Amino acid sequence: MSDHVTSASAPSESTRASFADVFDTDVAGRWTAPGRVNLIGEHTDYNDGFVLPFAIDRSTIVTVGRRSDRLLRVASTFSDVVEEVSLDALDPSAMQGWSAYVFGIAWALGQRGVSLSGGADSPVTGLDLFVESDVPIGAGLSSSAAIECAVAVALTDLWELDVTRPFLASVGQLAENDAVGAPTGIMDQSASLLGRADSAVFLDCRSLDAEVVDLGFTAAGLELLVIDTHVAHEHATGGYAARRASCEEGARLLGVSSLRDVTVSDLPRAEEVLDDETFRRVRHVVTEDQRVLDTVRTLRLDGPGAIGPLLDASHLSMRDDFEISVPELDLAVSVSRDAGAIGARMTGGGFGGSAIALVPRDARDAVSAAVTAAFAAAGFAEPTLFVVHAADGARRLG
Ligand code: GAF
Repeated sequence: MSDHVTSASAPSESTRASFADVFDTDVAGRWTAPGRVNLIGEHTDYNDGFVLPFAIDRSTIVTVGRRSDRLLRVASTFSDVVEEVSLDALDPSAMQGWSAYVFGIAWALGQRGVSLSGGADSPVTGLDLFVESDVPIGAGLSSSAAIECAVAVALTDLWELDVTRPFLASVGQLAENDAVGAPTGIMDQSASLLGRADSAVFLDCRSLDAEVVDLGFTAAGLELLVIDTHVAHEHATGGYAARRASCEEGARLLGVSSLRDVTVSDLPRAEEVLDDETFRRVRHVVTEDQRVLDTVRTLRLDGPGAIGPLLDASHLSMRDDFEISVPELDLAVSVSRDAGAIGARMTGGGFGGSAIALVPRDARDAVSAAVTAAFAAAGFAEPTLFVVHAADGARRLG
């Protein structure tokens, strides 16, 4: 592996020791949930459309101890502060910082009908939670969904909840929307909860029907390279919400409940009805939905070596129509392609974060070196490049 590529290291094995450093309860178990890469289908989830993400071999681990009172207490490797809240005083408007991802899940379970009232023989007790993660924060790889989903499966097991994974995804989305304050869709939590090794999750965000789609990268001699630009993105503010509002306005003007109901053949009429900017936002979503369907079909019929043009087209659509790319992402994509990637695009919500490049294994080092050199020449911060593999979704470790 070249100097430019770091390996996707396993989460630290020191979790128990770290938990014991902070808490004096006994460890009841450890749960893990992965981050995700979205292969294709960007800003389609909140338009009731299609997405094709996969869970990656970068994950959060939460170690949990059961308390005898009603407190949730959280600590982590990325903060010195131990935060706490009572299960009887969960208030999303008072949740701040990274602990909102944890407390928000408990609150959202209650909002979705789970009784948190506890009582003499109830398994719903207070908990001590210690969180660690090797999903890079702010890289567009859903470090937040990884925390939410690890906590969600831990609470499900410890509180003996009879709930499904799609239900937990909706709980995670509610926590992200109302406790964290980011108006995101349901893709990231679905990928983290439903992921399967070597496979992508083909999700219909209207019906929430999900299918596992074999990626076949290894057999085809391909690797998925992540290029973290280190341009920070923040979905709780700014451009993400503005794009979502444009989509909703486009749907309203076109007389449909969501852009899922607009097809590529409807676009000429849409262009007559909408102003130029709203039309381009709509065109991105409508063509991106079609690209997801085309990618699934291509993976199944022709294998991953044939999806490159769809990845490239997705990036151009995000750059030119949805306008959520940044120069660092555009450079990562164009240099990757020139150096041998068969397709490349930015991934995630945009305005920073990471690009992905699908590369023949023997071209990986050349692509990595070319991207690193191009960033230096452009005066950009040095990117971090690493290969990811499609991994299993959230689960109990022990
Ligand atoms: C972020 C959001 F969290 C997702 O719901 C999705 O909208 C994505 O941006 C863009 O496709 O990851």
